[in-house]
Amino acid sequence: MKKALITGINGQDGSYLSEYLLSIGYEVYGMIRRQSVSENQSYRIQNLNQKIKTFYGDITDKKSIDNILSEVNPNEIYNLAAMSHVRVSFEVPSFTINVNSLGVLNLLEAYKDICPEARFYQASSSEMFGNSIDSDGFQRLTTPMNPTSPYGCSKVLAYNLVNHYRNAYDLHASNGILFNHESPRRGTNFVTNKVVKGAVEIKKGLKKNLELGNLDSSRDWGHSYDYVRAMHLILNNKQPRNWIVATGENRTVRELCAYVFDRLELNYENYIIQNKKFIRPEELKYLKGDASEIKEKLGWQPEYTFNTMIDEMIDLWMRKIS
Ligand code: NAP
Ligand code: F7E
Repeated sequence: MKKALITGINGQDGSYLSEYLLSIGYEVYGMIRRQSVSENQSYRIQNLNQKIKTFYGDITDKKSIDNILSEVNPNEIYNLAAMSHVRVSFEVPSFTINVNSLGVLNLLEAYKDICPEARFYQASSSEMFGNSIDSDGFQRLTTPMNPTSPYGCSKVLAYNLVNHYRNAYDLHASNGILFNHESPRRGTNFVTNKVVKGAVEIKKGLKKNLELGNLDSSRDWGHSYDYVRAMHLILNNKQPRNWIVATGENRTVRELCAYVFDRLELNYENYIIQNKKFIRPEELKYLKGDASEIKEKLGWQPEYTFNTMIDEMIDLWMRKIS
């Protein structure tokens, strides 16, 4: 039985990845941070509590990583832990770099020294490209990285550290550069789930309008369930290397709003208010990823479309909010 250790196990992707790895016969271990309200840290994984084993730890605390790696001796390490909110990263830039870059350095050091035979996955991000776009309108592995946020900068450093440790110490360490991916488990301060929840509240008469920031930026939105399957394929490829995971389609935030409100038989133009609070000091305007390599070489295919994903989110909020 293979053993997987997931940092960020109680996050959106960590919960889907745990379910997927359990379903294909893995033993699953995870690192969680202590939170003052313990219910908050486990609501996404509470149905898995009997099946997974979790340890308190923090990727900024090297000692905690050493202890967990020594105890578990994993075959696969998935580093999903991060301060993952781009706008918030402008407010806590040092914290973001500390967790998302130095935390990864801590993990790589511990991995190299304690279990170098394991395979390592780093949750890299399309936010690393910033506003670089190839002439055909896509981002790919060769697109220059010009990040436009502390979050993007932190992920570029982590990405380079993973490449360096792979080359210098002959480790099976890979970066998955994942474009935006969502689900009903997405935090409600990310735009997809914020729009869906807000529109359902308006539909049910609980709210009069929804405040958003930039409606003109475009994102390539896939489903977390599909993207965690890509993470597993990446680690199970013989050669460690970097990959792009994306749908290859993008939409503006305005188009997202139009789709969601339309499904609820509402006109978004009557309800959306722009609030400067949600505009970022520098905006990343356009993301669309070229995932042809992972499709051709590893056979990855998403099961969800944009519409089926958003419909699933709408159905959940319609049931949840009375
Ligand atoms: P998420 O829901 O915000 O989950 C992040 C997880 O990291 C949470 O479990 C969080 O724990 C944990 N964490 C934060 N700081 C930590 C620390 N210092 N030590 C240990 N754990 C820590 O994010 P996600 O959407 O699942 O994304 C997973 C990873 O993929 C992240 O690294 C993110 O940056 C990256 N990524 C995401 C996307 C996307 O669109 N979702 C795209 C590209 C890359 P708490 O609950 O205690 O905060
Ligand atoms: O914003 C615009 C906002 O916060 C998407 C993270 O998972 O994906 C995610 O980062 C777009 C941006 O995601 C609001 O300006 C408008 O253009 O949902 P988001 P993100 O910043 O793209 C990348 C790939 C990651 O790696 C990150 O971890 O929507 N937008 N109005 C808004 N965004 C938010 N959050 N709230 C608004 O009110």
